Amino acid sequence: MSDAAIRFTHAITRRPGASIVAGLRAVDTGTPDLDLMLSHHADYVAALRATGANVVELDPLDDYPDAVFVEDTALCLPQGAVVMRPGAPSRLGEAALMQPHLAALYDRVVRIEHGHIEGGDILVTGHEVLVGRSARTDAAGIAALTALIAPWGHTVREVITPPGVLHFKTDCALLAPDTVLSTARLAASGCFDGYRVVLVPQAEEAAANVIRFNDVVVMPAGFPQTRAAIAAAGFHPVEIGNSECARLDGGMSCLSLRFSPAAAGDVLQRP
Ligand code: CIR
Repeated sequence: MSDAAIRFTHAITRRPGASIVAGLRAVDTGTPDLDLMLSHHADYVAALRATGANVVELDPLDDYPDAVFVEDTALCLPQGAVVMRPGAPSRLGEAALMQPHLAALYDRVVRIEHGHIEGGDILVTGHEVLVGRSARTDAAGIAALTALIAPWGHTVREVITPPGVLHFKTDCALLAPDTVLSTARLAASGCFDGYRVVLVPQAEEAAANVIRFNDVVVMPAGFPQTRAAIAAAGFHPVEIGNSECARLDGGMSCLSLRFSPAAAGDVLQRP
């Protein structure tokens, strides 16, 4: 089973800008504090860099209030990058703006041309790509992704994002190639049958969105039972403040694209 889904040489992040106060949210819990979000964001970037990764920090995009959530704009695989087609109309333009940054690091960048799909609905594990159908990701988008990455050797399995949940990965994360962290409500769907599942303790569902990044698991601060569950399962949690992104339904995975682009030449030898 491949480690490509947990070990990364690179990440891309984008600093939040003043327009973040207009970011999308399901429920209004108050205006995000930009200064506090910037401080959390700097801690997040530092945590990724501490693992040895090269983190490219992009400037804010004031025309796109949700642009800090870069994960939704692309799927980064070892063989190439796929530019997404976000289902939120206000976010559609963000994806095209990510393309040149991916092209600077990858030989192969392709684009979803039909339907809608956001990176937050995609979980790459050690042997497959799970995509949750959601309010943002539809059948046409999943079909387009399947067709683009099948020649790269990836199998897509469609699953369901629970009703009322923004993205599939709002409720789960990969901890190891064959191990996921999941809410009980998502695991109950059976989508992780065959995987080792670490359940998020009840009342801490907001902590399900973490990232395994090299030797650490970056998780939101303030969820002691989830932290303990991750540590008990043999992983190394690192806590980052997420109070302001949480007001916009964002979490640890949303804040970065994580990848190890194949070296030029290597890509040409792959199917
Ligand atoms: C949105 O609704 O699009 C943003 N406010 C939050 C996006 C979170 N992204 C993610 O879970 N990958």
